[in-house]
Amino acid sequence: MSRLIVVSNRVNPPGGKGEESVGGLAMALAAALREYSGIWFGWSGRTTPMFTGQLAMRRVEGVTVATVDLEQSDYDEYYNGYANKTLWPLFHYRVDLTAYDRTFDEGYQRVNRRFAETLRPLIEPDDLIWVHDYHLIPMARELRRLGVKNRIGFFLHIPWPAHQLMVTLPSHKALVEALFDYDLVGFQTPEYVTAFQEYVAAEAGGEILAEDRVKAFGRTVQTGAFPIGVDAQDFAEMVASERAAKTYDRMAAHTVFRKLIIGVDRLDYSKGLEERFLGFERFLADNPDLRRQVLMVQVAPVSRESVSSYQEIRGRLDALSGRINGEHADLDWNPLRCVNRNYRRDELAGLYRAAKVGLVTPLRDGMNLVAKEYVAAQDPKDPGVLILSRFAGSANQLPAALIVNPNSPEEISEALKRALTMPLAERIERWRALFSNVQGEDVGAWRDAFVGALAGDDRFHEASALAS
Ligand code: GDG
Repeated sequence: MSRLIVVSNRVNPPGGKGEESVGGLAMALAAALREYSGIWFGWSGRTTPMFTGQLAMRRVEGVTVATVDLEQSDYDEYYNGYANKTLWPLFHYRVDLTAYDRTFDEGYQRVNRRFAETLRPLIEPDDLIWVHDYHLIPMARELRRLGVKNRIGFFLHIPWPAHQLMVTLPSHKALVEALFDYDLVGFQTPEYVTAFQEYVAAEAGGEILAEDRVKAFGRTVQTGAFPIGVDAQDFAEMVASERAAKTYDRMAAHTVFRKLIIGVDRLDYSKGLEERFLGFERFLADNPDLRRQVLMVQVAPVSRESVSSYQEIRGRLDALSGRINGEHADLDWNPLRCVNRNYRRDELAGLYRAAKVGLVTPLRDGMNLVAKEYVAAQDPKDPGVLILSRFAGSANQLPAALIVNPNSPEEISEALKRALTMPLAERIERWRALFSNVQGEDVGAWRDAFVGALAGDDRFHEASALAS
């Protein structure tokens, strides 16, 4: 049976940094790694004065974890630079925030080479290698240079941008060519698969063959959509936990004559927080009768604080929430609360459950797991309503949500009114349709579909049969 090697920028196995900080993705990958006696390889999160390539190996809850430290210039140019100042904004349609800096590109290539060289001695001939996300696009090319012949798959967690955006990147062709060193390239939605294929056809004279195989640069790669899900079962169990119940009670006591609207997002410009606040402000102005019946809570833990565009959002959001509260608050009520703190996952589960509306309005999002977590946490007999941006990958799977354009305060305001006044029967009907998807296409199904496709289905079925 093949082993599985998972490669991602950060390595975060359950039990590693406190159970509560770990999401469904980490749990699902860890479960696969246990089943396949695999290794999880990535950056340690630490920097050293000089890169040494020294591997640190440890076992965490039955998973072998292998990490390597990076140099400060690696961190600046690869992680903060090319990954988070170039690819992240560009792939989220923010050309205005995209840094086109050659040293970032060089740092990105260097770190991918360093990762490949460090990982190389751990690879055995039959291993399946699964590389994650935009930090590591050139990984397969670097591994191939070192003679690795194994099957290597790549999964992109963020959107694949439209052709005209992609070509603004000076080295776009080299970046895309590097994807042809993989055997399988997976995207979140069929829309991103199509965008990738369109780029390859237009810019590299590529050919789209049967079953989404794509030929270009003298090679052929399998592409496909693998929408990621959450661990719905785990979420349902978490809702029943003591901490979730405490958080639920706390929020319920706080909103006795009010309905709670909840938003949960890393503080990131792609999540559309300012536009969401503007939509809520419009709702308050348009609905004087409903106004005092709501409380909006936005949980927005800070992320990527060393990147200036991330520091700036916080200031803008503070100003906006100050303005909204200043305009609409009363002696005993503030309509909007924004907390820049990280909560435990079981606390989030209680918070989702207490909220009558889940407001998920990113401007662009590969998938968006918060939408699915909100659905998974609802009471089937009295579920809340999900309002979801059409630009989240999850909108493709969750059409029973109230779908909005996040750039329109009017659409957000109308959807809020509709959600807050929706009859129980309609809420139940919509929630059932949503939950059926969240439960059916969960994170385990995503992982199995990807690993199955990477292994070539027959080998995968054999491996699963052996494991069971
Ligand atoms: C990328 C893609 C894609 C948030 N606040 C807290 C907290 N969270 C958790 C949520 C959720 C996760 O973080 C965020 O997941 P998203 O999917 O919303 O977004 P990204 O972080 O941007 O992830 C995205 C994803 O990869 C997977 O492929 O869906 O499109 O951008 O699980 O619950 N967790 C805790 N405390 C918080 O305060 N514990």
